[in-house]
Amino acid sequence: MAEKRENLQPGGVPKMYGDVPPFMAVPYAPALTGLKADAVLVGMPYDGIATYRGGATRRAPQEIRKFSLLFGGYNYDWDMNAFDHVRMVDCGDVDVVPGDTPESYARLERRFAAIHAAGAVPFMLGGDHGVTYPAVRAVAEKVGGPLGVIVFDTHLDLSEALNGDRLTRASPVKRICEIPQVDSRRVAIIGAKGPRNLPEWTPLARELGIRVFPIAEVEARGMDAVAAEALAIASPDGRAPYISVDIDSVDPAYAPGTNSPEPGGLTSREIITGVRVVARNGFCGFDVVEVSPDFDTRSGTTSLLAARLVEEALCCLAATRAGKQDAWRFTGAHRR
Ligand SMILES: [Mn+2]
Repeated sequence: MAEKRENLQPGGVPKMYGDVPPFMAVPYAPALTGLKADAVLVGMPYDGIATYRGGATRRAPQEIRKFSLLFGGYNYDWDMNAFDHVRMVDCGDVDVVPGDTPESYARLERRFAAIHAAGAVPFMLGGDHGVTYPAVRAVAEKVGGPLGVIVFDTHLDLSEALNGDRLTRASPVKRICEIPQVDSRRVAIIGAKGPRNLPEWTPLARELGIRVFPIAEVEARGMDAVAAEALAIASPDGRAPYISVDIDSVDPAYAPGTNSPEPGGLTSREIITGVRVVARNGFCGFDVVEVSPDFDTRSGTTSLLAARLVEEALCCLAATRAGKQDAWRFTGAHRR
């Protein structure tokens, strides 16, 4: 890597949670100045307060990058090399200040502004789900309203505050609905379930006009139909939505490495389909959050899935430019 790396500790040792290797070995471009890119990957290694067990999501960007090295640009399902159509760079991690959420979020927003200045779509690796709020805020500032947001999540994340803190992983959807450019009737949550939701969240979601697709609806109608409706709700006029994947929407059998695992969740195939459908027309930002490598399997099951979801979103972006939208679908014809 030719560029001088930022975020160095004394002695030239990189942080434990940062920066190398780049996602899918794309070029590492920390400065972003004068850069032209279609997609920029950024890590946001920030944990707020733990709400069940030590989150350790700060190591997620590093681990997801590591497992992304299993993938090449060519994806058989699409019969396409995404990098033939989309130039992606990895700008490393935001230089977060552990314990200082407002400052860390402000640094994220500045990095997003630089990504937008490069004319690129941001792809973010969290971090806990709190980091989606500053990400959406930065994007909203750039693209304007009305902005729609699609979230895959077990939890509605609608707390006003947690122990007085308004910026934790329990509040991102509430904060996002307060962003002036966001229309809460264009917010959809897919895969909500279970006894770790708070009772006050249910009526609040209704009051805000959020369309929640509970897991039973996903099971009854299928992810394909549900994700298509979520996209229609978030983007009735074709305006690109923001997409956030909380990995705890996926069943612990497929994604054990997360702060608040919940049985009865999505399969890997369902979340891949969900991402492909909601991202099919493009998007103004994409993130995967709540991966906790310290609770993952030794095979990196959860980080690997997170990397795959980013790769699939990248394929969606590439497909809109390559004339290959929905090329992953089985059409009944044998591929030759
Ligand atoms: Mn969440």
